[in-house]
Amino acid sequence: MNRERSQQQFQRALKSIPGGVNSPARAFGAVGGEPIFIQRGEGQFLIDLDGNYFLDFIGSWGPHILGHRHPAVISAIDSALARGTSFGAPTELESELAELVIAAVPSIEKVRMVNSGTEATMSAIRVARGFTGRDKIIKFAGCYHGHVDSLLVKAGSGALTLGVPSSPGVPAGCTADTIVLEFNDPQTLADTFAAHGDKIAAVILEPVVGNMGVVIPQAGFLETCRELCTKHGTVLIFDEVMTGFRLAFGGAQELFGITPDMTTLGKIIGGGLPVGAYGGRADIMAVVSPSGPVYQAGTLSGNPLAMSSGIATLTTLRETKPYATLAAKTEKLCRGLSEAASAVGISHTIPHVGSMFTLFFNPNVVTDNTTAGQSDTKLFARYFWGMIERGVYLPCSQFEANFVSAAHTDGDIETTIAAARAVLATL
Ligand code: KE4
Repeated sequence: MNRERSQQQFQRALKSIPGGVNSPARAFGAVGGEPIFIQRGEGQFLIDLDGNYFLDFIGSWGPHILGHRHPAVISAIDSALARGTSFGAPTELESELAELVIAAVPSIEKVRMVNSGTEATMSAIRVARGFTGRDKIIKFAGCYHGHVDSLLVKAGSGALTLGVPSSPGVPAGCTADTIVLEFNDPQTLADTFAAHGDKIAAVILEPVVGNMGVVIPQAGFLETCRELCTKHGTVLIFDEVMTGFRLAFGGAQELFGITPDMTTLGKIIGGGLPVGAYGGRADIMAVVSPSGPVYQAGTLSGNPLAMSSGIATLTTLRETKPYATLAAKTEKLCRGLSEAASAVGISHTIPHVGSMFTLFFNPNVVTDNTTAGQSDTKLFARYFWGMIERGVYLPCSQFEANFVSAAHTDGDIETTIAAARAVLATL
């Protein structure tokens, strides 16, 4: 496969951008080789600078549940563009998107738009601390909540992939109040609450983890988080930046029937433009400036282009209800990938929920960061490049989620299974 123009552009980018990328998650560090530069996206496809077509299973790391350049989304952005890009003053579009989010996610009574998932989680933690007057927070190893200092501890996604789950540059003071536990370990969570309960402002977690690869909560774990937070007056924050509007229109909390106190969102609610959001109970959100004393602000928060993109995306999801079809396509794909791996004796597990899945090169069910770390990342790297050569673009890390979009056809699923069968047989 000719990738000359990508290689040229990567050498150019290295001269002016750290690592040649604006996010390390896309640096191909864990799989070796150089990142592929994209010319455009179309439906289920990415097309690179050399004209190579790829079936896209990252969808910009989650936003493109409808596929690239969905007509309704592009039309909405075009219309907004005709009126300007940003005003630094409120528009009705912000209320429209907020109302769509609140109607879809009953636990959210008030919501604030920001510009990224990181801003959303950073702000939610500050609000939880301001609301409770407490400092300590609990997160789980391998969960990734963006690159906010207090949560960049044993983080997943690119931090885990590149072996820096706890980054230099974060002063000890920023993480002194961050307690890191193992996901799916309710006993240790209960013991921690027994020891510190009245000092814990918030528990934050990905209700279905995407950033260790897909890790599914075991029976009772989310319920235990909910019960302990209720008992101790701790704010339960579901970080649904990835799972929100992905696993169901109401997110993982709809799927699992657990009601958090706050929710963070991103990705899909921007439809590919920069949007994050945090929201929750009205009494908690009442502390947010200017209605309350907890300060949070943003020049481009709620900007009309991103709002229009998000409104079109959520409206299309509400009207087309693609979730059952997405789950069926994903189930078929995962079954085919698993059969292909088994056929050549490759130990694997392939957890999947809705349209999120991960093929773990790991004989054991991945339940937490420790078991995720036992995966064969070298074998994954060879699988990744084999699939690239066959026109299938997967997340460039064993510790990421793959995403099926509404644009992927049954034929695409068959093509992907056939490609995997060929690649896995060579490993
Ligand atoms: P952003 O700041 O990247 O918009 O969102 C941070 C974030 C927060 N919470 C969850 C559950 C997330 O998955 C993310 C970001 N996800 C990664 C992919 N696993 C973004 C990819 C990247 O960093 O380039």
